[in-house]
Amino acid sequence: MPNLVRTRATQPVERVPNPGMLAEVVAGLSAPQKELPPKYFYDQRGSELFEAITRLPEYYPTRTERALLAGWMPELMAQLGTRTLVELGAGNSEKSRIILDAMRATGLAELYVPIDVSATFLSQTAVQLRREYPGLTVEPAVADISVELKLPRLMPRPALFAFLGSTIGNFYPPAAIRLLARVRAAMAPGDRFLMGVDLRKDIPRIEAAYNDSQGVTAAFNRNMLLVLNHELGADFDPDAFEHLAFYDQVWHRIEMHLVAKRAQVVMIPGAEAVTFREGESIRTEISCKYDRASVSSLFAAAGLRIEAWPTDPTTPFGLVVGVPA
Ligand code: AVJ
Repeated sequence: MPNLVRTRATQPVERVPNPGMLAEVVAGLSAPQKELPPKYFYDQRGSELFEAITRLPEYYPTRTERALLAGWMPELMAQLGTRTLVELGAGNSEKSRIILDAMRATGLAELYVPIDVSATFLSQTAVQLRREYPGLTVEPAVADISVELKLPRLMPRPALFAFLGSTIGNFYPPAAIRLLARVRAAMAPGDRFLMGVDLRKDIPRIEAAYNDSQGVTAAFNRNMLLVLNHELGADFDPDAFEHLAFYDQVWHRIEMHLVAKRAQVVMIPGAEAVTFREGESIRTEISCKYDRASVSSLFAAAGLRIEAWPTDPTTPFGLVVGVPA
C-alpha cells in the first residue's frame, strides 16, 4: 500500500517565503547599530503580550487615552458630524468602540475602515462590529500604514482619521512626517485627524512604563527574536539577550534594545551569519514623547495644523485634533 497520506503528513511544513521581511531584517542587522522594526513584535503571542502591557500598573498610556476618549468623543462627534471613521493601525477595537458609540449617538455612524497589517485580526473584528453596530458598514483594509493606507474609493464625509495609542512615536521624524502627509493627502474639506500622543514628563515615570516589575515588557521585547526564528528560520536564543529600555533626553524618546549577554553568532537562512560582541545591542523600538510644539512642527511639515488640543496638558497623555493647514 503506498502511504501517500502519511508521507505528506510527515513532511516539514513549508514556511511561507517572506522576501521583504528577510531583506528588511538583514539590512537592519547589518547596520553599525543593529536595528529591527517594531512591527515585528506583533505575532499572536506578541499581540497578547502587548495587551498584557496595557493592563500593567506602570503602563499609563492606554488607560489614560481611553479615559480621555470617553470624555471627549461625545462632544467632538456631535460638533463634527462624522460619518466615516478611518482607523490607522486598528490594534485596539475597544477604543474604536468609544468613537463608534459617540458617532452612533449622533445617528451618523455609516462607515468604519479599520486599517491593519493583520488580515485575520481585521476580519475577526469586522464580523463582531457588524453584529454590534447594525447599519454600520465595516470595510477593513489590509495595509502596512508605513507604506500605504488603501482607502475605499468612496467614503461618506466628513471622515475622522484616527491614529491612536501614540503609535506615531514608533516612527523616526522623517517617516512620521511621510505618514502624516499620506493622511493629509486623503483628507477632504471637513475631515479631521485625531491623534493620541504620549507626552514628555518626569523621566522615571516614563522609564517605569517600559521596565515593568513583572517583566512583561522584557518578554514582549524578546518575543521579536522568536518571530524571526519562526518567520525566517533564524536561530536566535532569546535567553542570550537582555531587555534594556531607557529614555533619551536629547531625542525625547524611549529606546528599547536587546543586549547580547555574551559574544555569539546567529544564523538566518539566505543571509550571512550575524555576529554579536558581548554587550552589543539590537534597537527594537523607539517610542517618541511629544509636547505641543513638537506635534505642531510634525504637523506643519505634513501640511496639517493643530485645530484643538482638547486635553489638559497635565495629563500624562494627549489627544490632538488636526486639520489641513
Ligand atoms: C504601541 C507603540 C504605543 O511605544 O508605548 C509598549 C509599544 N513597547 N511597551 C509604546 C510598547 C513597549 C507602544 N506603542
